[in-house]
Amino acid sequence: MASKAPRGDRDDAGMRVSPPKDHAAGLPAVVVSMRDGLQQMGIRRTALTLLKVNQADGFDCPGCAWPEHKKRKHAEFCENGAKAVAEEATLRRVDRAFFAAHSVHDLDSKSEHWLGQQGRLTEPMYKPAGSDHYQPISWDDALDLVAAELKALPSPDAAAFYTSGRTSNEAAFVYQLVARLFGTNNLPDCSNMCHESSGVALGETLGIGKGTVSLDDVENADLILVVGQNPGTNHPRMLTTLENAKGNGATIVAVNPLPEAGLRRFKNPQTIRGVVGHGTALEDLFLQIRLNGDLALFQALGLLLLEAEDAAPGTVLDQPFIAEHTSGFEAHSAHLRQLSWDDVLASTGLTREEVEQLRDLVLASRNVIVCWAMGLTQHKNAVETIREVVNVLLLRGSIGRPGAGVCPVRGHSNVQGDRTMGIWEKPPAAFLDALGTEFGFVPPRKNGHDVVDTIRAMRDGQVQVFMACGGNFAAATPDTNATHDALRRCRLTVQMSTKLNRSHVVTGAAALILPVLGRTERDRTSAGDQVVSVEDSMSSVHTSRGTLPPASEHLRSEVSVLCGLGHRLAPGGADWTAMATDYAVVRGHVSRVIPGFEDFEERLTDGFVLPLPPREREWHTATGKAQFTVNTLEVMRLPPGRLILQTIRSHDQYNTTMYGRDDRYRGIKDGRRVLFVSPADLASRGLEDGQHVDIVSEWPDGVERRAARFRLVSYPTAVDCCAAYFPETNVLVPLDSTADRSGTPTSKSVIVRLEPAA
Ligand SMILES: Nc1nc2c(c(=O)[nH]1)N[C@H]1C(S)=C(S)[C@@H](COP(=O)(O)OP(=O)(O)OC[C@H]3O[C@@H](n4cnc5c(=O)[nH]c(N)nc54)[C@H](O)[C@@H]3O)O[C@H]1N2
Ligand SMILES: Nc1nc2c(c(=O)[nH]1)N[C@H]1C(S)=C(S)[C@@H](COP(=O)(O)OP(=O)(O)OC[C@H]3O[C@@H](n4cnc5c(=O)[nH]c(N)nc54)[C@H](O)[C@@H]3O)O[C@H]1N2
Ligand SMILES: [Mo]
Repeated sequence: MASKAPRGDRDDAGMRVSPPKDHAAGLPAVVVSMRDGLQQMGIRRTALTLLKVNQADGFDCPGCAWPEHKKRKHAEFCENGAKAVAEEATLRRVDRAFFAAHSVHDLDSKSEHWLGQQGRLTEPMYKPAGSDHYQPISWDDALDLVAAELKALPSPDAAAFYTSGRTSNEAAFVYQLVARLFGTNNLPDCSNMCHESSGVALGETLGIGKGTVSLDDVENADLILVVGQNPGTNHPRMLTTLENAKGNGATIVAVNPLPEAGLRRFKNPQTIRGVVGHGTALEDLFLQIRLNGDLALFQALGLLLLEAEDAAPGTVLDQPFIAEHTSGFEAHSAHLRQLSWDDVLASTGLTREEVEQLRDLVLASRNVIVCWAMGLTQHKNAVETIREVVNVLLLRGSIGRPGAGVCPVRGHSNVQGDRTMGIWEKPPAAFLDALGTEFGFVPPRKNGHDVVDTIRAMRDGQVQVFMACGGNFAAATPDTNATHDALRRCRLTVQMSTKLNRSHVVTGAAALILPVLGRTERDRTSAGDQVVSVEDSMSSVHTSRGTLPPASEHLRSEVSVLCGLGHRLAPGGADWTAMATDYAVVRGHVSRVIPGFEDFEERLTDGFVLPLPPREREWHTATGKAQFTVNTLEVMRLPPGRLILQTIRSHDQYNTTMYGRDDRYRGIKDGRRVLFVSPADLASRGLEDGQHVDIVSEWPDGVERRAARFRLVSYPTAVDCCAAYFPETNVLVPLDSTADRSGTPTSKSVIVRLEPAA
């Protein structure tokens, strides 16, 4: 299958490329936050809105899941948080005249950037089967239609209910209840493409698929490893935490194929020194690892620790901890002692001296924290890699004591909370039991489809109605052409959204757009102003309260839309009207179904941290202990001339939402179709910076996956590796290329060849 022509502003004629920056934030970041706000929101709204971000009486920043400090400063937001807010609080509107003027076909020729820039969706719209235009529809008719299509399905499993991680706890809880009362566990979510590998690995080894550290822990760690993560762009407020940690004496190591600006030097825009001074150099050691080399790195580090213990028994490993709290140590160490350094060096691209430098830093530190994001989770061996991170920490007893532990840094601001609320295609039996008891029904027990399985099921005609609470399924998922064909085979696709995106124009035969309130907006029902709750990356639950007037009088809240659907599907199944009117009623149900939420309503005002048993050194694993694991190292060997492609975010995007077309820290202006390749790899292939190539991925299924016309940029990335932005490159990620056991698409290791562009 040949790839389609690139869409919309594929013409990067005006692109300018300059050398990458060696620092993040500072004055430019402050200016950019204000400029984006001003352009989209106007002066008064900008001030009103930005002052409410991450404040106790304001809304949770939709930008990322990094926690807020208990003592919040006035401006607990960052440049990219401000862009996220401006994107939602924009004054631009997409109304019925817009849809009358643009056919769906016409809209599908536009870029993701163009679609998003049109503004907020304002009223429910319906595209009947056979029509190429959306037309207005009333809320009642829209929900009747969804319910009728669902009821007409041959089985409840012929529907799938997708969630993106911005959904509040309250909406998520109601959504999964609707799906399960209807009779299916088909609840795929963005987490399947994101931190699923972390959840699986941590669940197996520590008994809970969440991080174990608090902000205080990070600020008081001796050594922090930031592995496979670009916080300068994706979690800018984390840089402030790292700066504080540094001030307290921490050593910071970055492990990454790319030298990312934020970790090199950070000019904190919230301090005078940061705005006008040189800022803080954050990283002490940069290990420029080959893509997918982290399993080998952590195994080599583990082996070096075992050998150091051999040389000075009783001084390196935390033997009492290992004896009392872990299981599997013998098998693990026997396995590590077989490790081949040739494999380690081939896999990591590092030198033995570099790995020894890391060992020395570990030996010099009592409390170690490892932070990671998509650089670890989106590979075939992602679960094994994260289990190996845990192995190293267990050797040193660095879990369950202050200043130490695992820190998977979540992306979407409530992705962790959605999972806690039961958005999960593989729900635990205890959760289903409690849900069934609370609402008096028998929930379905069969596991449902994750994201990749949902695409397969739509392709095979087994899933015929697809509904999404937020997100942009058509663009965020792998294997774009295959996914689009699959979506088009559905009878009906339904999107609850705030902004126009690809998923509104790549649809089933019939399609609905249900426009909803965003985080920033006031949510008023007959019972008064409602608040929702979210859970951050460190399991802290707190409120989010919108303050702006809604973008249109026709918008409804996610909770109200979902209760409306639940009422139509299972009228006696729950107290739908009460829940839609007063979200405290939803929280009452949550408090009886989900452990840790007892007295939810009372404790919500101040916020609270959910129980994290590993912090108390309690292990809810199969053995009742923290589990050492044995992981097989497979070196990713490249056929001659090939490269490993990773697909990443620019500084001006939020997943599939494009704020702009620059990637300031990497030196890219006004363009997105760029491919970063090391000077050595360019030279050995006879290629040059500035030349255009097609990227062709190789996968043994005979399908040609091609992304056309990318400008080569000579860039200091690791050898054998290259990088380009998603979603433009999702066409290259084969649907069947997923991480073992977590099913996450391998978006950070796609084997590609380059061909001169036509
Ligand atoms: N502004 C902004 N903020 C965001 C988002 C956004 O799009 N924009 N997205 C949100 C979401 S949903 C998420 S999940 C997070 C994502 O946050 P990140 O994971 O930081 O996002 P990516 O751009 O995917 O960057 C992956 C990083 O891992 C490195 N890497 C890739 N492969 C490897 C590897 O094999 N080994 C190692 N050691 N490193 C590797 C890359 O070079 C890059 O630095 O950010 C969240 N926050
Ligand atoms: N190749 C490649 N692919 C990837 C990744 C990668 O690194 N590489 N990363 C993956 C990751 S980590 C993730 S999390 C997924 C992201 O996948 P998604 O979460 O599905 O995608 P987003 O782009 O975050 O969704 C943006 C849309 O959400 C809607 N929206 C925004 N706010 C709200 C709201 O408050 N309510 C509702 N109902 N809708 C709202 C808007 O319409 C907006 O267009 O992408 C994955 N895809
Ligand atoms: Mo994510």
